[in-house]
Amino acid sequence: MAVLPITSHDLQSDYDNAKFRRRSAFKVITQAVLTSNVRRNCGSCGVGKLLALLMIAGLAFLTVAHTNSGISAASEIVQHINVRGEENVITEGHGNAESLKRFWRKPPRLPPRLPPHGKAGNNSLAAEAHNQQHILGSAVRQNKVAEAFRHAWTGYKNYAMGSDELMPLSKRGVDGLGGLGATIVDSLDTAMIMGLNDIVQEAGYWIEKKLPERLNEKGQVNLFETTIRVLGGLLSAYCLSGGENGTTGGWGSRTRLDGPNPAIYLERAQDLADRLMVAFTSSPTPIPYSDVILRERSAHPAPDGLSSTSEVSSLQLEFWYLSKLSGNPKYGDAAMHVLEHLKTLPKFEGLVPIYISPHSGHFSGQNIRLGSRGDSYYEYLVKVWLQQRGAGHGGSDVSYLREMYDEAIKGVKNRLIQKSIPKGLVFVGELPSGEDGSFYPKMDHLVCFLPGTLALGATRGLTKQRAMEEGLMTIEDIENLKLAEDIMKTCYEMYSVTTTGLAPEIAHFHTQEFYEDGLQGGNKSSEFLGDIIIRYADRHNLLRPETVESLFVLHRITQDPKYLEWGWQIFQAFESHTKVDSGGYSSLNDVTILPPPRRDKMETFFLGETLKYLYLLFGDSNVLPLDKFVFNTEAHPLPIIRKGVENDLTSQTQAS
Ligand code: DMJ
Repeated sequence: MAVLPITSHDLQSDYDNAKFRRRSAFKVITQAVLTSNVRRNCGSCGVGKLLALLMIAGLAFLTVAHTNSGISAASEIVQHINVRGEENVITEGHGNAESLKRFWRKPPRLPPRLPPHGKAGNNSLAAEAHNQQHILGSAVRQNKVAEAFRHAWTGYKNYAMGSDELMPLSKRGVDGLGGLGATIVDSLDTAMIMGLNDIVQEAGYWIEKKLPERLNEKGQVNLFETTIRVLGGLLSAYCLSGGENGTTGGWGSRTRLDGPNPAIYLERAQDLADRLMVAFTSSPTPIPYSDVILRERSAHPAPDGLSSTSEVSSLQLEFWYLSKLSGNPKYGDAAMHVLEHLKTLPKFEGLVPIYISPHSGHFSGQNIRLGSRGDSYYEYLVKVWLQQRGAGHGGSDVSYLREMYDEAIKGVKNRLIQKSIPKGLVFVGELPSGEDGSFYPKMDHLVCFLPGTLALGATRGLTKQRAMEEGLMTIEDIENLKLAEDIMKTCYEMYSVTTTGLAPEIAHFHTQEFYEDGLQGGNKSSEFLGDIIIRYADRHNLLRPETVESLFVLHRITQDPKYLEWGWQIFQAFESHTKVDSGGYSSLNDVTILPPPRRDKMETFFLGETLKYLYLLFGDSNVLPLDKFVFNTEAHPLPIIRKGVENDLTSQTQAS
């Protein structure tokens, strides 16, 4: 791997000039004496004697300087305090004392340190005030998001407790995900992160008392949806409530968490996974069937016989972590076998079709995209690699996942990235007819997971600054981070271009080959109205998380404050247009008109992902640091396990 040399320009970054500051003559002499050969060669005279001589010379100088220039020591101290640690300048005087002073004068003062991007005032007090304001502003924003979460939960609790999802307009519940109380399990770790203990208790006790009978009695569930939302939610709740190491402090929690004993979450997770395992064991290939009947412990393929590529490749974080916790390798082995099998299949520049057959074990059809049915294949390649690369303890080598990821991203750059006209938004298109077919400029909102994944892959969850300092970023990583920022902007503009400030489910982009007139987002002040095309059928918004997920990751990694502002605007648009007075939030049928017609559904991922990522975006980066935790594709954080430090999460925090 080519590792870029770090140049002084890189290190200088935006504001840290401390290491380039010149030293005073006094410092030069004393440091030379204390650190160089002079000291070693002068063993007989001794450092003490030399320092005493220097002190006498210094005192003589101060006396002369004080008498002739009239600068009082007191005023010098005041001046020193006023500049708060910045280099000081002695007022000009006359005569011999002046020459002496010139000789001893400290170097000219460098510009004061600015906070990143020079956004604050022009001195350190102003910078500090700005920081305080920022911290305050972030706390206010986090509170608003937590209030929104409570509003969503209250609607669900009042009208749909125990159902999978809330229908907020008709004020009732619906079991769209097999009847395991999906909103409860999906929401629990968000409530933990927000420190909403009453909700933690309500959700926790439902899982303790009611989930077992649901697992015994309920029928058909989708393997992927149940794994990412329910299994992932239970495992994350186990970890965050201190199940692994008896403390909640390891991930940055500030509050004590109530609810059942964490062991309950693990028990439920294992019961569920034991039932889901049949999807792997009854398939004739390593590719699992898509549907499971929980009470019968039987599995079958989807009606068309196919599984989605993203679905079979987005189970590994959860099953592998369960193996670590339970000590039973069967879960991780079955899930990892899928990826080992996918490694052997032919691909097109690392890109894969969106369907796969559990009967043949081969991809089906030509359709290549990073939207629905393709998305989290690419996400899990890098996340599973991050999760397992340092695990040791007989764990197999997962470097093949990083290689598959790197190849796939090269394929994305070669074949799927284009710029819109006239304004040049960088977007990710599709190849509906595979490698020989033509490029189609359609981008699902789902693709907006990609900026976050690219950034994570580029720095391994560290801040960009630290990854650069540690020489971890290759030229490709730097390119990928830049691409992440470009696509992030496009995802943000998909919100900004509409009348409501909320993105449509799907956007098309104006290119040389493609244009459809009269299908604009409606926000007359957006400069991208001509670039983004929104067809009537694509104008709905399901409260999806992908854009705010990537804003969270990019803000953690680049520390660019614009991502906070973009996230805040999106949150406010959700508040204005999707909040239902009687409780909960609703999806929308059309984001381009006011008031937007509503769709009677609050998806579980609004609580599990969207509000969680917004809350974390505005918060402290030591909470769930990205080099210590990996978020599954439903935003449930799971710890990255490293050899020898599995139970020592508390000792590690992300450097800012
Ligand atoms: C979630 O269930 C997951 O993020 C999944 O990977 C994609 N779709 C939804 C959210 O949009």
